[in-house]
Amino acid sequence: MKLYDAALSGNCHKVRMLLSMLALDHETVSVSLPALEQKTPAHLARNPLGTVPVLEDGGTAIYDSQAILVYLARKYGSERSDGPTGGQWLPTDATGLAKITQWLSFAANEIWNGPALARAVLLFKRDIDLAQAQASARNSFTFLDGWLAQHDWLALGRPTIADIACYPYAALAEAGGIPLAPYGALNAWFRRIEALPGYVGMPGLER
Ligand SMILES: N[C@@H](CCC(=O)N[C@@H](CS)C(=O)NCC(=O)O)C(=O)O
Repeated sequence: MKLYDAALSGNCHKVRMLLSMLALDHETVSVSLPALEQKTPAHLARNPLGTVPVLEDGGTAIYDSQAILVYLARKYGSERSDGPTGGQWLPTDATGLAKITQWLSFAANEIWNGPALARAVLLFKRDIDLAQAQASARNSFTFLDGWLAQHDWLALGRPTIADIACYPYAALAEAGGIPLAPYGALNAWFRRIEALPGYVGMPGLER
């Protein structure tokens, strides 16, 4: 397996985390975003959207971090609920799948458009409305903090790809000028994820 990766990307970090938690052998290929390597013909052949992460597995190339988490969990994740990381990462029943997908959408919408874009403005000088992204992040964190005050994990009462998908950009939010101290339950959830076997950090998340 080959992961086309950028070190500062939270989307890539989701994939790095699950590869590590599932102890999957892989090669990492660094793609320089400032040098626009993600827009080269070779990379566009893997991912016509010209972004990272991309996972190649045999003859298959998958892009989009949420899609890659689904692929890895279904293909390589344990189907048992007594595994070393607390169980299966992606269920097969309709309700369970829908509950996970709700959170994958939350990662791609609320988390991306809030804390991830606020960080992109401050770190990468993205031309986006910072105040709007920060306000949107605070709304999402108020909701998340309330949910996590009642639940240890985002879905199904155990760690799943829902947690992996939502974690990096939420935990990196202070780089977007969003203080995390007010959100006690959110911080406690970060610590639970960081205690999972196979957890790996990234720049800004050296725990
Ligand atoms: N929805 C996609 C978003 C991918 C994305 O925007 N990746 C960023 C890095 S975090 C990227 O490659 N940016 C470079 C560009 O858009 O040219 C995912 O979850 O993987």
